Amino acid sequence: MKLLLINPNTTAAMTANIAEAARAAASPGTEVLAVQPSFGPASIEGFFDEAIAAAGVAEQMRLAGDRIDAAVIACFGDPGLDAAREATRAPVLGIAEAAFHIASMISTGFSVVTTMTRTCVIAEHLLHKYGFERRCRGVHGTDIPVLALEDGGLGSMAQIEDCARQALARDRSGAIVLGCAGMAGLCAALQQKLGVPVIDGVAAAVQLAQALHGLGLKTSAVGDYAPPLPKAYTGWAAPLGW
Ligand code: 5HY
Repeated sequence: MKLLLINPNTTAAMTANIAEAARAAASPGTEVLAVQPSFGPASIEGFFDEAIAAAGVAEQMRLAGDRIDAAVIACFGDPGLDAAREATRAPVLGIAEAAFHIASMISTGFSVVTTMTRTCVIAEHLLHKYGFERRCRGVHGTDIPVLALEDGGLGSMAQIEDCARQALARDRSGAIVLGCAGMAGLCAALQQKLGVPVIDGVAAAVQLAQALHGLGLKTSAVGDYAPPLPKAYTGWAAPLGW
C-alpha cells in the first residue's frame, strides 16, 4: 500500500526522522511517501502556526488526491485532519487521534506528555473533539521547543522521562502518550525506562492506517466528509480550488 506521511511543519530534518519512525512501524509492502508543505512554520507550537500548517496539509492532500491508499498527519495537533478527509477517500489518520485510541485499549487512563505548555490546550481540545476526555487523566508540557527534537530528541530524553514519571504518579495513569511527532524515536527507550506502555502516535497511525486498508475501508463520501463543493479559490490558494 502507498501511505502518504505528511509532516505539517517545514523542517526537513524532522520530516526525515518522522519518516524513519513510520517506516520502522510499517509492515512489508507498505511504501511510506514522506512530504512536507511548500510553505508554513518550521515548527507548530500554537494556534496560528497550526492554522497555516492546516493549509499546508490541504496543499499536500490536494496534490496527492486519490493516488494513495492512506495518509497520516504527523503533528500532534492533527492540523487539517477533517479537511484532508474531504480531499480523498483514502483513510486519513492524525497521530493524536490514533494514539488516544490505542492508549484507551491498553489502559483505563493515560497521560499525555508534550512539548510547550502552551500547546497543552490544543491536545485538550482534541480529547474533547474525539471523546477521549474521560480516558485522559492529564496533559503535561515539558517546555521543550519542538525544534529541540529535530535531531531525534536524545538530548531531551531525561526531561521527558522525568515529566512522564511525575504524570504517572500524579494522574494515576497506566500509559503515556507522546505529544509530538518529534518524540517518535524515543518511544522504545522511554517504555523500557518507565515500565508502562508508551504510545508514539506516528507508529500508532501507521498501524491503524494499514488496518483500515486491510479491511478495505475508505472515508465515507456521504455526508460530512463528502468532497468539497466546486468553487474557485483566489491568490496563492488558486491551485487548491475544486
Ligand atoms: C508536532 N508540533 O508534533 C507538534 C507538537 C506540538 O511541529 N510537530 C510540531 O507541540 O504540538
